[in-house]
Amino acid sequence: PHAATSRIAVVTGASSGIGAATARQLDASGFHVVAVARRADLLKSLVTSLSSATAVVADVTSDADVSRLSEVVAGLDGSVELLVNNAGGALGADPVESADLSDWQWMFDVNVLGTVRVTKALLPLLERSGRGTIVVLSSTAGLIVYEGGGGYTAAKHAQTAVAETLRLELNGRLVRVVEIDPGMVKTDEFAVKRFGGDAEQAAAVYAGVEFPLVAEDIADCIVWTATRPHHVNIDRLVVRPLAQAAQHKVHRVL
Ligand code: 8X3
Repeated sequence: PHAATSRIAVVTGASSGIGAATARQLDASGFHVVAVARRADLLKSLVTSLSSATAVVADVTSDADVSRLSEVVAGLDGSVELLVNNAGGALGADPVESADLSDWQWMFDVNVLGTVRVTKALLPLLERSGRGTIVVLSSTAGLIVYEGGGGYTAAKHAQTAVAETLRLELNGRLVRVVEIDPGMVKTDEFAVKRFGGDAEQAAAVYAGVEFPLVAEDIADCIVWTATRPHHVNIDRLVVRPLAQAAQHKVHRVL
């Protein structure tokens, strides 16, 4: 699984959920996938299941890890055409008045600064390919706020602002910026992690929803945006399940 092919795609947060599904679909589409995550065991089993992939164990909140990532990517044989900034997540659902600042700090570090750090590190390689694409996995939480979502919505709004700023600044250069804003996606870990491992609270998020989106649905969107002709820039895709007409308008069969 380590033979490099010519088109290289880097996916952060690749050990699970949308990241893992995206790595699989990019692999199937012929990319050499550089799968990035903190958890070595999950990353290793993903990469061995792919036809052409490289695992890099790295934390997007670490300068040292990300500079090592860019060295590994620069050393691969091929052109670096795609970066999927997928690493991210939510912690907690407390109102602002009782915000846990360490949760907020983590959400800003991974969603916002993680995206900036990895983007900065790989931008020269993406530009050198002559047809770079940077995908930013934000959220509908980056477009609208909701009670109890303060830390997450603030971080996702900031991440969205970074994506839009970057698109302005890269105008005239051969790197496009795509923002993906999913609504309710049921993955193995998102809600469980948000609620500190409380499976019951996590399950309540999706209770009675026929049917939430799954990781493969979003991976499909990412691969679609990244495989349009390079002059086609999908600025933003807002993707919700049929049962979710808006953030608070969720049809549940209970
Ligand atoms: C996840 C969407 O509705 O939980 O990014 O904020 S939501």
